[in-house]
Amino acid sequence: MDKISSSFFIPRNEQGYESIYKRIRLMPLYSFPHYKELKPHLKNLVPKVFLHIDFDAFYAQVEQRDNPNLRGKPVSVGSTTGNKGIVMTASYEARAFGIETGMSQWEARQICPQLISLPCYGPKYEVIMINLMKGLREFVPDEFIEQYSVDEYFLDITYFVRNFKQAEQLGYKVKERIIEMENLTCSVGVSYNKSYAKMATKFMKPNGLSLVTPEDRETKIYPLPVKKIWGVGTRINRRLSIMNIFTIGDLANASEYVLKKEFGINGIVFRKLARGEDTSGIFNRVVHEKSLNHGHTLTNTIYDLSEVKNEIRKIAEYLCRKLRDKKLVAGYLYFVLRYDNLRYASGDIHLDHHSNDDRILYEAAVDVFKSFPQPNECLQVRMFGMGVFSLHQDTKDCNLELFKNRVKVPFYALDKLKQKYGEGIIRIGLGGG
Ligand code: TTP
Ligand code: CA
Repeated sequence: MDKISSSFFIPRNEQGYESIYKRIRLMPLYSFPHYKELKPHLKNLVPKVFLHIDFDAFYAQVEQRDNPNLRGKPVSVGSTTGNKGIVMTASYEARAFGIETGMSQWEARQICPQLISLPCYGPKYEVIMINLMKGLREFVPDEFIEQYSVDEYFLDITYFVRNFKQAEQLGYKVKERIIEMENLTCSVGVSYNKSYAKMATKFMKPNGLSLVTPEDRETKIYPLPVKKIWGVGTRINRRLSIMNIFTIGDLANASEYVLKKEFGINGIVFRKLARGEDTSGIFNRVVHEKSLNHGHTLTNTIYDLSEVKNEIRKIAEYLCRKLRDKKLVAGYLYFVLRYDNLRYASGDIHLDHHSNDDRILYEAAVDVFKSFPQPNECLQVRMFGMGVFSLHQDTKDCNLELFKNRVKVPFYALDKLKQKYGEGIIRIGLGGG
């Protein structure tokens, strides 16, 4: 899979390699602590504690984990097609040579001829994140977790710790659990607001943990360059330097009036972020849900077709139930398998209609599966993952009319039964056995 996965990158046609690829999720709007959310009058009444988790050299670390020959070596992940290829990320060994994200492969090879350039394998990284969500839910419930980007999470741990000491301990436990689950290291930032937690993560990279308490503000945050503030890009940074604002401390102490005049409402937001007055919480995924994922790894590998289909069916049923639980329908499905030889196969499919019908999703996933190398005794399957996207509100209580030629199934009513009497109470035939 020697191509840049479109779900990870947005190509841009501007000059200079730094701007060729812009991160899709640099600053999701919903995550930006909007002025309205800052609720200044509440800020002292509701002290909060957040963990920010960020994997170290994510794609490169995954490749090093999966191939021991790559460990301790300069490795980059990106597009490897000719000289125009771009470095998406580089292992810390490669960074020591000066290799950075956004550099062309050609330039990277000039400064480090022994660099091992690998292609990006999007599905593999996505599956890790699917699994990881499960691990994080062991610490806090779903509504306290925000996946901020491909390898970053915020956890609101306010109600699960009594003080910063405990918050730090929880951070270490999360790190340990991630190593146990995925054998990957991450860095963690702990603070009383999301912006500071995100900055703290960078203090001790790789594999570190840093804490910023309100007392640390002046010593740990204020000396940092102002571009570390969420949303301050090159252009705003330039305008701030003209105003003699270079550090976060300068911004925090600048006049609100002047900032508002220069940047409008954003000026006030930047100043509040600098001062640690970001009161935004965890982005509520129930309202803005973009996708739902589910995956599982088997204890014993399988290759029998009916067994494989049975596993696909289980995931489809589970996801459909989740969709119905949130009164959503999906328009697009993504399916991934991992074989016992650690190779992956993945594909996606648009559904004919938006749906949360177990049968529709199951059949769509089986269609995708048919395009994969089929399992056999020498190619057994270990892991299954499925994601649904293009989510819309389900306006019908029961999606019967869409499937005129099908037996009508009152899925919503069945879900209630299952909730009451357990999963095994009833199972509908999905066909295609
Ligand atoms: P980052 O978290 O920015 O970087 P990283 O995890 O590689 O390194 P760090 O230790 O500094 O956190 O990005 C996470 C992954 O996202 C990265 O491995 C590759 C990918 N990525 C993009 O797809 N586009 C980009 O522009 C960047 C910077 C990263
Ligand atoms: Ca990272």
